Amino acid sequence: MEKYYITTAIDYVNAKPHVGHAYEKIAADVLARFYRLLGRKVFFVTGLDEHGSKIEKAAKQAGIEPQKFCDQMAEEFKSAWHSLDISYDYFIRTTEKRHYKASQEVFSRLQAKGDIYKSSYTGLYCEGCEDFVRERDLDENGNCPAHKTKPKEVSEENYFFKLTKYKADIKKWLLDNPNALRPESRFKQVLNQLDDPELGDFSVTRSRASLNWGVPVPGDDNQVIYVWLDALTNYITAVGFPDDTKTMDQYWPADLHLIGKDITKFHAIYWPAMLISADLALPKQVYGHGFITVEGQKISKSLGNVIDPMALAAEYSPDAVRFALLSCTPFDQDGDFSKEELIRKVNADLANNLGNLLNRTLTLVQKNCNGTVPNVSLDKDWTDQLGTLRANFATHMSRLEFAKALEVTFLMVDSTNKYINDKKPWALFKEGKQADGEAVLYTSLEVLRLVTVLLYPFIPNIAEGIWSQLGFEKTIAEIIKAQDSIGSHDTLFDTIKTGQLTKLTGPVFKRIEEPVLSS
Ligand code: ME8
Ligand code: MG
Repeated sequence: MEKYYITTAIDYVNAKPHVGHAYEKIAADVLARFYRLLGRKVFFVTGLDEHGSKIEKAAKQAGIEPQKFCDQMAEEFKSAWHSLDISYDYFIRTTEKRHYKASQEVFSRLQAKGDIYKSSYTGLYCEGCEDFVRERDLDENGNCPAHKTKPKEVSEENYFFKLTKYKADIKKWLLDNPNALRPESRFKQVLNQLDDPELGDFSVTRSRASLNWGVPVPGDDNQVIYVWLDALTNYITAVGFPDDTKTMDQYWPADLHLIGKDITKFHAIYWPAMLISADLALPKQVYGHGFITVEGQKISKSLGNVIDPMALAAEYSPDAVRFALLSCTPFDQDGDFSKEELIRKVNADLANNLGNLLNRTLTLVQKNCNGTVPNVSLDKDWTDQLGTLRANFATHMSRLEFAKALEVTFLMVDSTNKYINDKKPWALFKEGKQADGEAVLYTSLEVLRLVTVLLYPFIPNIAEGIWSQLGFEKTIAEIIKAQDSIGSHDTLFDTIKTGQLTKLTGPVFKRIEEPVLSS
């Protein structure tokens, strides 16, 4: 069975998750579920980045030990992801013992290669970025443009990694494998960064005097490993590095590192350079997605517009949140999220378009076919249309074009509703044209069957509801699980069976009532 190893960025634990974090985890979950549908052996990892200065500081402000602080926050993140049905296979935390070992092993390998040297350094450090920033990149107030905070001047002796030694290799890797970094805009940006002579060696440690909360540098008690070296290593810790070589061989290299655009440099330059130095294979793809804004504003604590994803899921259901977030904007671009738009979108597509097709089809099947799937074979035109839908959907998914994958699916739902309007099966039955009426209903059932499977990654609960009303005895999740042992992909994509007893049990998704706006 072909594997699919997918990772997300590991979130900093200094603050609770917001919809921007949820957006990325949902996207990764959609891909994980999609590749499970296709029969691949998926390993989906998400988790937390628990070291570094801002976490040390947040713990101090909360008046608790960093470890205890991280333990509490880890529960917050896990509950948020559970409330959104994020089906991760492993939740990694960088404070795990084995992760200390993995980070130290990476450091030692770079050292053994001769790629680490000690040097003193003076620079401006932004805690938000956990990175050094250049004076000329600051805004007019001298603040980091991303975090709106003043970077600290830092002067210390650190260990450095010889990034410059690998810049040409990284460039060649990207040019030879344009798919290794997507979307296109991020690819171009990174090639420009690689051509910038100022992109030089970077510090891979911090002195204990400035940061205590981190992984100790092997053989030097006065230094801790830089949080980005530590954090990036999570991707191999999760698959057993360095001790469990069997798991490592099975899953590494990762098929996809899904991350936000702001941390592309770390994933497409620093991480591959470290991997080459450590004699490890490079990831197949890094994808830097766009950012979610809330009602036109950047999400930030100070603006007070941080939407708690768990509260959102409780209010509107996990499927509504998942669906609204992934359809609100092309994944490679920034896009805006609002509750009004969520309500509009899920009412239009899920309650009206899809809900209507299911309801009218099953009502007619109940009335005219004793509730069972009629004995008809799909005509060539519809067979082709469904084949095209499945192929287009897969292409969009392979390019992480979630909004487009949803769009082509809902166009099919829409055109099937129109087809029913045109054919008027209720009239056909009335006129005694039983076979013609059955052909229309069978077509609609087949559309519903395929559309439900395709939508399952996005809206798993609604999809299971439709699936059961279509009369399937095993749930989609159960069928995927059974596939695991037989290694077959196709059960879910078989046509719906004649004689299968459908069960109309009411709407799978209720319209959300629009809030009355008080002015
Ligand atoms: O960067 N919209 O953690 P983080 C979309 N620990 N995505 C967003 C977003 C928004 N408004 N805000 C943040 C870190 N993200 C590091 C990662 S990986 C080895 C270490 C995304 O908590 C962001 O781009 O600041 C990143 O991919 C993820 O959320 C975690 O951000
Ligand atoms: Mg960030």
